[in-house]
Amino acid sequence: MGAYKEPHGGQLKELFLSEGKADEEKLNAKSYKSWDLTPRQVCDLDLLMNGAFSPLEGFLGKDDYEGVCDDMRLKSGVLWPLPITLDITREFAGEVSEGDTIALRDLEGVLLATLEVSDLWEPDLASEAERVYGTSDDTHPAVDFLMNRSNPVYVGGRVRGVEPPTYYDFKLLRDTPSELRGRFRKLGWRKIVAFQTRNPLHRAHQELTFRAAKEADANLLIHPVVGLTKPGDIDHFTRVRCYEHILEEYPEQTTQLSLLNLAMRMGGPRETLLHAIVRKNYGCTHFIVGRDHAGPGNDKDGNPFYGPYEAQELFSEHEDELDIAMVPFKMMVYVENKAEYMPADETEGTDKVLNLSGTEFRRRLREGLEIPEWFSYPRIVEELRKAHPPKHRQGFTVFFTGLSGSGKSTIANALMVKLLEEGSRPVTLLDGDVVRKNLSSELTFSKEHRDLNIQRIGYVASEITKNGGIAICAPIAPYAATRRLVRDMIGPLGGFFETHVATPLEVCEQRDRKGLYAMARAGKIKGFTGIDDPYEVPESAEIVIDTTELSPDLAAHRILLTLEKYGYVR
Ligand code: PPS
Repeated sequence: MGAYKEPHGGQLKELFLSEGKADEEKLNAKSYKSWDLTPRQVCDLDLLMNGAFSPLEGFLGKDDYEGVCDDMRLKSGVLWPLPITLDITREFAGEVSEGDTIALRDLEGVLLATLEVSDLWEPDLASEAERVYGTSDDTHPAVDFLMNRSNPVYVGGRVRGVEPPTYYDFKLLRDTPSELRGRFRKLGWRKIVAFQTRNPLHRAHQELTFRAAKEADANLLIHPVVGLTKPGDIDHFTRVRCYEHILEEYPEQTTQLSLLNLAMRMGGPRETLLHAIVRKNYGCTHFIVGRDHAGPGNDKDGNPFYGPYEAQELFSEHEDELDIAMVPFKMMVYVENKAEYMPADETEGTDKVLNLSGTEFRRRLREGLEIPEWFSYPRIVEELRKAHPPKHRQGFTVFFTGLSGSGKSTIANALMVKLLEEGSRPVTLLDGDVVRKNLSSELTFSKEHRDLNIQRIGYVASEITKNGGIAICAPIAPYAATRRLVRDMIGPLGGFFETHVATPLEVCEQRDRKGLYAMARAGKIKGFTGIDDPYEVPESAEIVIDTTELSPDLAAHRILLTLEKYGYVR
């Protein structure tokens, strides 16, 4: 057997300074202007510095950027599919000039690298969206980023790496390209097929990756993205625990798992080429490309942004230049009568093919329904169930709104007691008066301060909801826009029940338990809700209660019934 030859001896461009030089640069950086990197920029910088983005030596300058946008080429002629750019604010751009060096720092202010500014320019972001992603529709996550969230100025230049960003999770699974190449060398692996993913893997994935590796006579690298993926994806903590379980389903010594700190753009065909280049840099020889690889989903008219095989076609066109082979992904299906997975195109007409769509799988998870053994492995389902508990174990918020004296606090208290009696989760009551004493003691009743008050309540309730508890909020919350904000904050994390206590002003005023209405009428309190400050009536509250007809006990009971109807209480 000849000497071991690296599958990909291609030179890596690691951008780290030597230890001594890095120490020097840390001292120099004290006099540089500092840019605090966003999480996405930290991912890009990480892969630039560790060589995963070889042959790039920094964030793209203007000429390279234009070439990449137009023809997927750097000005040297090298194929590069997506712009790796550093976007900064106009304010910061005003403080630096071409020829300066700037310090790049993480969220905590740690110096990760410095950048020699070669270019500073205002890109046409709409044109970038069109040229790179072929659309201006901002339902495309990358276009949404460019049009709605990117800073307006790009700064390009060489990067001098000082230290890699620190991650506290799954440290042993995070590798640089040279570390992974070293591992392959140690294992004596000569051919490696990489599998890119941003989703949990089930049995079909195990079958297809194992088959792909067998067909290429190669070993397998499961290489999931843990940087940024598509909004709404399952969190990477859950996914990595799932990957660790699935690893045990492969024959020993055949498969490795490593995590990739890539910030995905969901850029379809062009991103597929980037994925391939990165895997080549990590020492892989083959790369699995599926249907709609790195697909951004559907556009605003419900049509896919890219054709299902566009990514494979673009890869084929550039396969030689990419210097990594494509393994087209085969659609695997479960054939019940044969009790095995097979490629869909190898099944016979008489076969009974079972199928569970992603949507149906998520529905079953959500509702705590059975998931068949043929679809996934029990331990993976268990992990996913932990992350997606059925509704009766998810957190939720009941958000009361209504005039002063409408009965919010009394009903909220009754509801709290009933929920404590039910006992499924911890309950927190954020009553208007109590919040004003504790969280918001410095605030007045100006519009601005009321909004701030409600946002604080919303934030606390969102944390409680996220962590599986019950938050009952009972402020006046007179403004629709602020209530909307709270709904948007909490909705994605659990249940949200806006409950309008619609007791009419006359009744509230008649009760006037605190004597505040009398004072407001006498002009002794200014800006009192319902008297000389507006109450915007909710138009789409989940629950509406009028306490002129309903006792607090019955009102709380009605809310409980609604919670039961939606599955949050059993
Ligand atoms: S807001 O608008 O949601 O921030 O109001 P909130 O914090 O819920 O109000 C709490 C209690 O403050 C008393 N109060 C007033 N309410 C309305 N307008 C003015 N100007 C005002 N000044 C004091 C009022 O009693 C509110 O309590 P509830 O429980 O609603 O009666």
